[in-house]
Amino acid sequence: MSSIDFPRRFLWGTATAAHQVEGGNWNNDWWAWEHDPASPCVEPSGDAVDHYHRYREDLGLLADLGFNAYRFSLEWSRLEPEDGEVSLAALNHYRRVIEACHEVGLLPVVTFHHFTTPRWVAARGGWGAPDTADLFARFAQWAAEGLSDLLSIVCTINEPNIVATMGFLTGVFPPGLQDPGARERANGVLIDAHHKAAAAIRRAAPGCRVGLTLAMSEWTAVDGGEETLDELRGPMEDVFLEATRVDDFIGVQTYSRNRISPAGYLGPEPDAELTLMGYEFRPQALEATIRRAAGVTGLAVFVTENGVATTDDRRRIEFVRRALEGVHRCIEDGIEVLGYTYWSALDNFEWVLGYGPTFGLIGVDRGTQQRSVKASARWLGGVARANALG
Ligand code: GCO
Repeated sequence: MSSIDFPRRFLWGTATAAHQVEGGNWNNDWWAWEHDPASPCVEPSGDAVDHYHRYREDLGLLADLGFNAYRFSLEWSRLEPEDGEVSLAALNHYRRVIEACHEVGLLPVVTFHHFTTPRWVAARGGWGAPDTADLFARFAQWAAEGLSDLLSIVCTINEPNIVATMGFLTGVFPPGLQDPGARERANGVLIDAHHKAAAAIRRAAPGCRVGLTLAMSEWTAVDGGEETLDELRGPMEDVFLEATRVDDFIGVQTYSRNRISPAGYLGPEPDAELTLMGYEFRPQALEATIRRAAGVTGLAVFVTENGVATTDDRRRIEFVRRALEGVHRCIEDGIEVLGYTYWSALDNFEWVLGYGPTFGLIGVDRGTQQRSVKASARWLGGVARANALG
């Protein structure tokens, strides 16, 4: 079979998020949530995988494997631990991380908010309070000014749709509300925050490309579920896609599909292969979401997350191979795709589910923090180095 070649300068990356990998992120709403007996969290994040101290080792592994990009997030609660009180020590830490990326040839893709919000912001209403958009934009401007010479691609907010839906509608994420009106309002605050932060970042760091990242699924109507599908997808995806038209790219983050009947979410097909997240093993979902994101927004697409939680590394390779075949079909049809980012570089803290679901290309023994490179890491790193799927 001939190899499938990807465009020149295609980005091949892996992703992490501060709270899931750094360790000791105690000053945010998630640390409080993890220790709240009323929350569904199965365990606290604790030391995570100590990436805060081990990032050079991890970046070196990723560069040696063949990747050319690395997506990670800034922890707002480290950088602004109290209202208006900023930490230059924390800013210099993230400068060192970005400089380390450049030193080993990894293009840094910097996310400014990845699910976690400082306790002092959460205490004033968090994403349920309209002025949080201004607080976030103020933080984004300060951080972007401090990092401006090192930034090239910035994701303002990771999955604002998940922050709003899980925090204000399903109640699984902090603040644990189950109120459709609150979810709609949070959607609006997050969109306002994205627009204000993106403008601030562009002013502070002219020339860098800015967008948000959106959790997107393939959607399948079953037994006349079309109308219900549109009702559910609207506030989950469409409002955000509509809001991103002024951006430089749309970050697409896809794991599986939603099956929708007239009564709502159906869950996976009865005999479907499931991942450790309980999702249908559905690598072809990524092609569907790339096509939809590009079609609705007209923007370049950056796959900022795609991956699979499994203990069978062979299934991980099969999943990514099939996902990449779909990415390539989109490119062949003229859709601009900036790159592919695998979630995640490292097995890490999977939010409410703790450390059980393993997505990583690199395993971690959290007793010793010893890293172990999986076969899938070597395989995908080889694809990245060749810029082709053999
Ligand atoms: C998300 C987050 C990641 C998750 C990943 C696997 O998209 O939910 O960006 O933090 O860990 O998606 O669920």
